[in-house]
Amino acid sequence: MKKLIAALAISAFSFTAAQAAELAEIDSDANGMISMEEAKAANITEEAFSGADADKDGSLNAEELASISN
Ligand SMILES: [Ca+2]
Ligand SMILES: [Ca+2]
Repeated sequence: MKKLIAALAISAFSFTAAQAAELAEIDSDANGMISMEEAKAANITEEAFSGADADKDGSLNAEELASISN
């Protein structure tokens, strides 16, 4: 059981690290969120942006960004 938890923790960490790397690439003002302008600069369409913005706050966090790229 401990092994399974450790494996899950490692894969969860890798996923998060990959998301963070991608977000940092697009996040030109480095505020930790992707604005519509930053998304457009990264060739993310307005439709894709709106569709991914699950909490409708007008910006994408790492999790929302990942829902586009996957
Ligand atoms: Ca930003
Ligand atoms: Ca959002």
